Amino acid sequence: MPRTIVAADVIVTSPSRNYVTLKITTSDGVVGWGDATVNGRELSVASYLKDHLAPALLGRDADRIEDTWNYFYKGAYWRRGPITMAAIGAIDMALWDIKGKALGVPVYQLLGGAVRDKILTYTHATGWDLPELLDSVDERRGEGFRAVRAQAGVPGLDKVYGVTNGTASYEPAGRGTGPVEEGWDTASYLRHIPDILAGVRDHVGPELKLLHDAHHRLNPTEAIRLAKALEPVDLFWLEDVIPVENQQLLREVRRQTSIPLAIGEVFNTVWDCQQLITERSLDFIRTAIVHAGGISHVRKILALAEVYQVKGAPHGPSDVSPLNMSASLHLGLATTNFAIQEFMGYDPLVTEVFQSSYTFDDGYLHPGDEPGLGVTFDEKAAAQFPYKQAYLPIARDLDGTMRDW
Ligand code: GCO
Ligand code: MG
Repeated sequence: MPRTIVAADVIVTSPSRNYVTLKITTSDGVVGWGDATVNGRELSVASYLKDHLAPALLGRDADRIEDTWNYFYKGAYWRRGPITMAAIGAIDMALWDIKGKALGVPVYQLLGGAVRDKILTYTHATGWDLPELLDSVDERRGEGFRAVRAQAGVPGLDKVYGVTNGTASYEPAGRGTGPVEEGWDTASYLRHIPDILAGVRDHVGPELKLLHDAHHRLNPTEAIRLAKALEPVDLFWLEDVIPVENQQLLREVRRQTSIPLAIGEVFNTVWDCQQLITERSLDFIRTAIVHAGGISHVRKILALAEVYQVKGAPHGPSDVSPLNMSASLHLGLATTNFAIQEFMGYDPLVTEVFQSSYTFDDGYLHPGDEPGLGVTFDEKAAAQFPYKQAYLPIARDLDGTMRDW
């Protein structure tokens, strides 16, 4: 008897920030959960799922994960893009969760079993100036992290990507009726950041893995200058140096520096990654499970990457839910070319709604051995936190011109 899908419900909740969660229920009473969050565009994915995909899910065989993926991908004339792919990603995650629960095994076992004992993770350190940043890095080291992304303020600006003013933890999206405006000054950033990162390296010594995110702000010439200036710092990677709508531009940056390059957190399909991987213009591919169609599709991206000695290093900010985090860890445990998982951590309210079985120990994560993805979604707790409008910031140059955020 096939296990058919009898309900597909979408829940939007805001325990400190917005999350979109898909709940799929089967005829034999198995419940699977998937993350469908797209930061700042939450209600669009919720509607796409509720209004268009959920009705077509009813009556389908829950065990046919790959076929269901293709049904929604190939079966949609208007395909790709973050909203569509996050909706398919949530369905895919929920179906893997169901299969694991129905068979009584963690998802990583279904993916071929563990290829490593634990997954290296990196977190964020942020400080307006070097002393503040060093305090933040030390705090992260104190928590056990072995890899830290370091972001600092830029002289002449008062709000910058990745940096908090004061002690609050960094959260990119701001609640409110419109985006916060940040400033940007490439010349000041390029003058300042090499010394800051060199200061961090001096302070921590050679062991700690250091990362930095340029968040799509540079052109290829500026990116090469930055990379060359940062070579003595021995970065684990330099992330998103340029916007990559025009992917061939990254090729030149890759050729001019030995710093590993990471990119792709905004990509949604293997076709977005194909050129960069096959030209080997990058070292780490960053697609998140939810934003690139779920476990089934990111597995294919990583399989292509493996052929070109590119490693997986998925996006893991607070704006993907613990369900995505768990899915990423299951895939990571079972994938040889999976290098590291970003783990920004969550507000305590988030962990009231999403109770996860993954564990953090000494700088490494493990998905745990609960059947399925190992995350319980508490619907009652979620109901206490209704959706609140929120936006990612925008950035403008000193003269007011819009720039990539
Ligand atoms: C990262 C990212 C995030 C994104 C955010 C957008 O490397 O973690 O760049 O900080 O900006 O997740 O929603
Ligand atoms: Mg990033």
